[in-house]
Amino acid sequence: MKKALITGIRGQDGAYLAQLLLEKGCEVYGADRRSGDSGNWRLKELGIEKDVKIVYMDLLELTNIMRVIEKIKPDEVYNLAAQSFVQTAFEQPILTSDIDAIGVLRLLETIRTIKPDAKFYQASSSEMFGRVQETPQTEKTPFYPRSPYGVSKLFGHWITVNYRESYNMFACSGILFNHESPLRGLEFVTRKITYGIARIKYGLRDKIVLGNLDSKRDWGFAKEYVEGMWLMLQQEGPDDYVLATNEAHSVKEFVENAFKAAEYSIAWEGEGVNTKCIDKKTGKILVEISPEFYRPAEVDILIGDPSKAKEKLGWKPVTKFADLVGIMVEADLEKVGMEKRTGYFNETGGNR
Ligand code: NAP
Ligand code: F7E
Repeated sequence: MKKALITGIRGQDGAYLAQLLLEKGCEVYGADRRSGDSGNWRLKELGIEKDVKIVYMDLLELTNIMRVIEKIKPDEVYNLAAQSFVQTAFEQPILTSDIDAIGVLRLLETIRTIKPDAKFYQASSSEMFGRVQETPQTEKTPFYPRSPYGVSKLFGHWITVNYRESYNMFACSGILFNHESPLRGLEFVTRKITYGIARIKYGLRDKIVLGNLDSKRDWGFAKEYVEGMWLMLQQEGPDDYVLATNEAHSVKEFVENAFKAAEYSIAWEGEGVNTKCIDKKTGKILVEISPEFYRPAEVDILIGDPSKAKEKLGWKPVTKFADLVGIMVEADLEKVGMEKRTGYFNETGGNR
């Protein structure tokens, strides 16, 4: 039985990847940085909480990483742990770099020393393209990160390439564009919108306050993207791959699609920070803008070309943008409906 270790088991991708690896017959170890046993709402929601073996590991602590790798001796390591919120990276740039950049090196160096034949997946990001140098972005597009998060992920990417080339390690970097789901954290814009709409619908909130509506992202469905991660480690040799849908949509389009899925008819008024989204039926303001949610440097548009992954891995995205929005709205309506009925805000709403 293959042993797989997933860092970031508490996150969106950690949960979907654990589910997939269990289906593939792996013994799945999930690394959680917490020492308390507060459960994991995402694993619970997927019904696999009892099937994943939890180990405690923080990417900031080298000796901790060494003990875990020594104990498990994994065949595959998926490094999904990160301070993954771009906005927070501007507030906590040093911590973000320690986790997202040096944390990758701590893990790679440990694997090289203790279990050099373990296959390694690094969760790289389209944020490394930042101020894009060509469109669509491929594995060969030059990088230009626009946040401490993007810069840190770029270090993680290159150190993964470097360990592959220097020590012949099976180390892959997956350059993944935004991928979302009902398991997405509430701080990210997609889930902030779908959860916010569900709360408006159930009368638990009046409106949603957002930042830049014009930025565009290439949004796919997370459950499909973890399949790409797994495929990368099943190839004959290690390589880097872009996973994306090759379609970009604005935050504003996301809002429009989400309200439509929740059966609202909306209209826009004003411009820039004065933009408002109005409920045509009641005249009430549903969305307002606050500069609080603008970033010091924005990534205006990302659009990825997954041709290499299609050709070499046989991977392709299936869920279309409007369907993804629909899946997320429906899931949040169900969760908030439950919350309203029981009066209990359970963790499936998010853990922050
Ligand atoms: P996520 O939901 O934020 O999960 C990341 C997990 O990392 C969190 O559960 C967090 O634990 C854990 N973590 C943070 N700091 C840690 C530390 N010092 N040591 C150990 N664990 C730590 O992120 P995701 O959306 O699943 O993304 C998975 C990975 O892919 C991340 O590396 C992200 O940067 C990258 N990525 C994501 C996307 C996307 O669109 N989702 C796209 C490209 C790349 P706590 O729960 O305890 O905070
Ligand atoms: O922002 C704009 C915001 O925080 C998307 C992470 O998984 O994907 C994610 O990073 C866009 C940005 O994701 C709000 O300015 C407007 O342009 O959902 P997000 P992200 O920054 O793209 C990449 C690939 C990763 O690797 C990251 O780990 O939406 N936006 N108004 C807003 N964003 C947020 N969060 N909140 C708002 O109110």
